[in-house]
Amino acid sequence: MAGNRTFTMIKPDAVSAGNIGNILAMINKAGFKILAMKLTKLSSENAGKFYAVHSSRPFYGELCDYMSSGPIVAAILEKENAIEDFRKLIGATDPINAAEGTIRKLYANSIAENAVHGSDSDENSQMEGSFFFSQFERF
Ligand code: IDP
Ligand code: MG
Repeated sequence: MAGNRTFTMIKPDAVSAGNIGNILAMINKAGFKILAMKLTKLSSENAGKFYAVHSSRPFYGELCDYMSSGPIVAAILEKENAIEDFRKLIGATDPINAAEGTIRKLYANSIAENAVHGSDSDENSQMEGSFFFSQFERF
Protein backbone atom coordinates (compact mmCIF):
# COMPACT_ATOMS: atom_id res chain seq x y z
CA MET A 1 0.00 0.00 0.00
CA ALA A 2 1.36 3.45 -0.89
CA GLY A 3 3.03 5.20 2.00
CA ASN A 4 3.37 2.05 4.09
CA ARG A 5 6.58 0.60 2.72
CA THR A 6 10.20 1.57 2.73
CA PHE A 7 13.45 0.02 1.59
CA THR A 8 16.56 -0.28 3.75
CA MET A 9 20.09 -1.57 3.57
CA ILE A 10 22.35 -2.37 6.50
CA LYS A 11 25.56 -1.05 4.96
CA PRO A 12 29.00 -2.77 4.81
CA ASP A 13 30.44 -0.98 7.87
CA ALA A 14 27.55 -2.11 10.10
CA VAL A 15 27.59 -5.67 8.74
CA SER A 16 31.35 -6.03 9.26
CA ALA A 17 31.08 -4.55 12.77
CA GLY A 18 28.61 -7.29 13.71
CA ASN A 19 25.62 -4.99 14.06
CA ILE A 20 23.04 -6.76 11.85
CA GLY A 21 21.25 -8.20 14.88
CA ASN A 22 21.26 -4.96 16.89
CA ILE A 23 19.91 -2.95 13.96
CA LEU A 24 17.21 -5.48 13.06
CA ALA A 25 16.13 -5.52 16.72
CA MET A 26 15.70 -1.72 16.62
CA ILE A 27 13.74 -1.99 13.36
CA ASN A 28 11.43 -4.62 14.85
CA LYS A 29 11.03 -2.74 18.12
CA ALA A 30 9.98 0.38 16.19
CA GLY A 31 7.11 -1.61 14.69
CA PHE A 32 8.36 -2.37 11.19
CA LYS A 33 7.43 -5.69 9.64
CA ILE A 34 10.00 -7.32 7.34
CA LEU A 35 8.42 -8.16 3.96
CA ALA A 36 11.62 -9.24 2.20
CA MET A 37 15.23 -9.55 3.33
CA LYS A 38 18.58 -10.87 2.10
CA LEU A 39 22.29 -10.80 2.83
CA THR A 40 23.92 -9.88 -0.46
CA LYS A 41 26.75 -7.85 -1.98
CA LEU A 42 26.67 -5.04 -4.54
CA SER A 43 29.16 -5.12 -7.40
CA SER A 44 30.66 -1.68 -8.01
CA GLU A 45 28.60 -1.54 -11.23
CA ASN A 46 25.37 -2.19 -9.31
CA ALA A 47 26.33 0.26 -6.56
CA GLY A 48 26.78 2.83 -9.33
CA LYS A 49 23.31 2.04 -10.71
CA PHE A 50 21.63 2.08 -7.30
CA TYR A 51 23.14 5.48 -6.47
CA ALA A 52 22.86 6.93 -10.01
CA VAL A 53 20.79 9.77 -8.55
CA HIS A 54 23.98 10.92 -6.76
CA SER A 55 26.29 10.57 -9.80
CA SER A 56 27.03 14.30 -9.98
CA ARG A 57 27.89 14.62 -6.28
CA PRO A 58 31.59 14.79 -5.31
CA PHE A 59 31.37 11.72 -3.08
CA TYR A 60 29.81 9.42 -5.72
CA GLY A 61 32.99 7.42 -6.43
CA GLU A 62 33.74 7.00 -2.72
CA LEU A 63 30.11 5.99 -2.08
CA CYS A 64 30.14 3.31 -4.81
CA ASP A 65 33.49 1.91 -3.59
CA TYR A 66 32.24 1.77 -0.01
CA MET A 67 28.84 0.25 -0.83
CA SER A 68 30.50 -2.52 -2.86
CA SER A 69 33.24 -3.16 -0.26
CA GLY A 70 31.45 -5.96 1.60
CA PRO A 71 28.15 -7.68 2.28
CA ILE A 72 24.98 -5.72 2.99
CA VAL A 73 21.50 -6.66 4.20
CA ALA A 74 18.72 -5.41 1.89
CA ALA A 75 15.13 -5.39 3.13
CA ILE A 76 11.63 -4.13 2.38
CA LEU A 77 9.81 -2.92 5.50
CA GLU A 78 6.16 -2.23 6.22
CA LYS A 79 4.59 0.12 8.74
CA GLU A 80 2.09 2.95 8.65
CA ASN A 81 3.92 6.12 7.53
CA ALA A 82 6.97 3.96 6.79
CA ILE A 83 9.18 6.42 4.90
CA GLU A 84 9.02 9.22 7.44
CA ASP A 85 9.09 7.00 10.52
CA PHE A 86 12.08 5.06 9.23
CA ARG A 87 14.03 8.23 8.42
CA LYS A 88 13.37 9.29 12.03
CA LEU A 89 14.57 5.93 13.34
CA ILE A 90 17.83 6.08 11.37
CA GLY A 91 18.64 9.75 12.09
CA ALA A 92 20.54 12.37 10.10
CA THR A 93 22.97 11.39 7.31
CA ASP A 94 25.94 12.57 9.39
CA PRO A 95 26.00 10.73 12.74
CA ILE A 96 27.32 13.92 14.37
CA ASN A 97 23.91 15.46 13.64
CA ALA A 98 21.84 12.33 14.34
CA ALA A 99 19.47 12.44 17.33
CA GLU A 100 20.22 10.38 20.43
CA GLY A 101 18.89 6.84 20.21
CA THR A 102 18.83 6.71 16.41
CA ILE A 103 20.49 3.89 14.48
CA ARG A 104 23.08 6.18 12.94
CA LYS A 105 23.89 7.85 16.28
CA LEU A 106 24.52 4.42 17.77
CA TYR A 107 26.22 2.59 14.91
CA ALA A 108 27.45 4.93 12.13
CA ASN A 109 31.18 5.68 11.76
CA SER A 110 30.93 8.83 9.63
CA ILE A 111 28.80 10.71 7.08
CA ALA A 112 30.05 8.24 4.44
CA GLU A 113 29.96 5.00 6.46
CA ASN A 114 26.65 5.63 8.11
CA ALA A 115 25.36 2.13 8.88
CA VAL A 116 21.98 2.18 7.13
CA HIS A 117 20.05 3.37 4.11
CA GLY A 118 16.43 4.52 4.20
CA SER A 119 14.33 5.52 1.18
CA ASP A 120 13.35 9.18 0.95
CA SER A 121 10.05 8.83 -0.98
CA ASP A 122 7.41 6.28 -1.97
CA GLU A 123 8.63 6.39 -5.56
CA ASN A 124 12.25 5.70 -4.60
CA SER A 125 11.21 3.01 -2.13
CA GLN A 126 9.43 1.16 -4.95
CA MET A 127 12.41 1.50 -7.29
CA GLU A 128 14.94 0.50 -4.65
CA GLY A 129 12.93 -2.52 -3.49
CA SER A 130 12.56 -3.69 -7.10
CA PHE A 131 16.32 -3.28 -7.59
CA PHE A 132 16.94 -6.10 -5.10
CA PHE A 133 13.78 -8.23 -4.98
CA SER A 134 11.53 -9.91 -7.54
CA GLN A 135 7.81 -10.11 -6.78
CA PHE A 136 8.36 -13.76 -5.76
CA GLU A 137 10.73 -12.78 -2.95
CA ARG A 138 8.27 -10.46 -1.15
CA PHE A 139 5.72 -11.43 1.47
P1 IDP B 1 20.78 9.71 3.18
O1 IDP B 1 21.38 8.31 3.13
O2 IDP B 1 20.68 10.21 4.60
O3 IDP B 1 19.49 9.80 2.42
P2 IDP B 1 22.04 11.08 0.93
O4 IDP B 1 22.28 12.54 0.88
O5 IDP B 1 20.93 10.50 0.10
O6 IDP B 1 21.83 10.68 2.48
O7 IDP B 1 23.40 10.37 0.56
C1 IDP B 1 23.46 9.00 0.25
C2 IDP B 1 24.65 8.39 0.95
O8 IDP B 1 25.85 8.96 0.43
C3 IDP B 1 24.74 8.66 2.45
O9 IDP B 1 23.92 7.80 3.22
C4 IDP B 1 26.21 8.45 2.71
O10 IDP B 1 26.56 7.05 2.77
C5 IDP B 1 26.83 9.06 1.47
N1 IDP B 1 27.16 10.49 1.65
C6 IDP B 1 26.28 11.53 1.77
N2 IDP B 1 26.93 12.69 1.93
C7 IDP B 1 28.25 12.39 1.92
C8 IDP B 1 29.46 13.19 2.03
O11 IDP B 1 29.42 14.42 2.18
N3 IDP B 1 30.64 12.50 1.97
C9 IDP B 1 30.72 11.14 1.80
N4 IDP B 1 29.62 10.37 1.67
C10 IDP B 1 28.40 10.98 1.74
MG1 MG C 1 19.13 9.50 0.40
